[in-house]
Amino acid sequence: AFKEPHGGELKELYLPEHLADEEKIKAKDYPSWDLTPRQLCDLDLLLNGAFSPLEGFLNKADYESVRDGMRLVNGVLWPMPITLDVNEDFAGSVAEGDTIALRDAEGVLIATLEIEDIWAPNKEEEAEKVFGTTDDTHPAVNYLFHKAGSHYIGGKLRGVEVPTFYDFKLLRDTPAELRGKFRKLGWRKVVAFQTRNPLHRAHQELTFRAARECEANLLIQPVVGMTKPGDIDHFTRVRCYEHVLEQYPEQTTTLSLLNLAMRMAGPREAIWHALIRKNYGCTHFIVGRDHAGPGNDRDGNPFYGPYDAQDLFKEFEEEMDITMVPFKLMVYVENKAEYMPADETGPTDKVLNLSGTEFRRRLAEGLDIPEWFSYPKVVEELRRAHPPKHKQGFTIFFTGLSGSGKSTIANALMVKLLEDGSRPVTLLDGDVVRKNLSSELTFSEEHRNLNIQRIGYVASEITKNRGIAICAPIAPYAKMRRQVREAIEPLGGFLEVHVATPIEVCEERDRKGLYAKARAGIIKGFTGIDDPYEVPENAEIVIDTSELSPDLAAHRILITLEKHGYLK
Ligand code: PPS
Repeated sequence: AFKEPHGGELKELYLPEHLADEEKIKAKDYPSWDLTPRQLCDLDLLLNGAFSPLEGFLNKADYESVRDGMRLVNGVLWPMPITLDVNEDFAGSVAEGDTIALRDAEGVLIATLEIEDIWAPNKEEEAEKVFGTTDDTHPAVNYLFHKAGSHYIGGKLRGVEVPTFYDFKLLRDTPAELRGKFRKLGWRKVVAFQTRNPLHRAHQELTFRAARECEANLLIQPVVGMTKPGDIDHFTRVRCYEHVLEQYPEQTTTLSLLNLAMRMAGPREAIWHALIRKNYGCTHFIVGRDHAGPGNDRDGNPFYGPYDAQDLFKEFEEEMDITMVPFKLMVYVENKAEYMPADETGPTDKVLNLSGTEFRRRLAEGLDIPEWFSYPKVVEELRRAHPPKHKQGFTIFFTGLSGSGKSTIANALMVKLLEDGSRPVTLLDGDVVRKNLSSELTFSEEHRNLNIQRIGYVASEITKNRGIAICAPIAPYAKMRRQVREAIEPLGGFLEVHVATPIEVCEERDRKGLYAKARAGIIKGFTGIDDPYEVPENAEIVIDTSELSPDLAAHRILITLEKHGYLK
């Protein structure tokens, strides 16, 4: 027999077409809630039955029961509170018994929800009981405390329209579709592998062995909804998975993407993942070391023990009716030229190892990655998505007083970088920006900050797309400079150059005659005269143009860029 869904019945919550059309018309008068990306993931899987037996976002009684004891009020096992969080204003504008319209970011009506309960949850209690911590370095606790609205709305859903995803459409399946596929292929036993990382050879060996040992077929089901912040983007990962799929014997293995918003909740999450796979028709589920682990807490200790997930799974395995396949640590044995479970190697075997950290370092620095570790096509995809520093974009952010020499050095630097020719260069000089991006702005603190925010935004886009942005505003406020740095550093390089020419020198040069006007009171709020300049404390480079020519200054910056690896 094919696997029964959790709770006995696949709960697809979409209305039949004629009723959906009617609901769309009625919904014009319903209060409307714009779904967050995480809510849209949850809603997608609620509506397509992946979260069976749930019929909507949890009401208050089910929420408390799940939170406290991992069960719905009717006794069915369910480890994760699936809740619709809203802000106080919206919660106050609707009442129990109302129906609300749930819309995606484009305003498309996805579903309606009949409100059973509106309540303000105790977030500390939820964090403690569900995630075992109130430390907000845990991604789900962070979301709960800092992103989620103050109120929850619970109630049953009526699905109107399947959310649209434009990428990898052929690889997205509903539980019914995947069940249909298994039935068609005659796959009675299916072992599912959950992942949020690229697959390397060890994973391929492990999943292949797991399937062979269970005499089952294999479903690789990676998460493409929301994973741990900092993970490799799903576009890159899916291209990698497609390459790895070629390595499995034909007809044994399939790939399907899961639009899940992970919570990184370790043990509870493992149970949740397995129940979802059961709904997709799988009979076995691979659980590794530290499954869905969020890493370390504030004090550097792991949030969950490495085998907590497997232990909790064992406790509920019979009731869940899906078999756990514990993940074996696979190692490469050089003398045998093959992967083996670590516990099956002999004392004379030469075991090779490349840690995740070492792999990422080699990727970042463009160093060799051996073929025993990963497939060349996978490495190529990852290299394309994460080029070494000399191919990443970067921003050079000059800051300093008017007349300090920012523009002159910035120009010299631009020309030298154009001569080098490795990447396109954009110069966002103070005057140019004031003319083209910020023409309506004054020199008030608020407007100066807005000006820097705009420059930072443009520079971050250029950096992300692997070009070079040279910015040369005064940027007198440290807070704003820090914001720009924080926005750009995750996307590429960032070097702050403080052009620290003393004000006396700037004033004496007075190229534009502005200092004289400021002294005479014709210009008010002039930086350094009657307006503040907060001296940078952690600029990578400090240049005083009363001692260094623009040519040499630009040269110093180039050398620093080389030292940091951004230029060859
Ligand atoms: S800021 O503070 O970063 O937004 O300034 P920025 O966009 O770089 O613009 C600085 C140029 O504007 C001219 N200017 C003034 N500077 C400072 N204070 C006042 N009140 C002011 N009024 C006009 C001045 O020419 C600056 O150009 P640079 O190239 O820095 O000399």
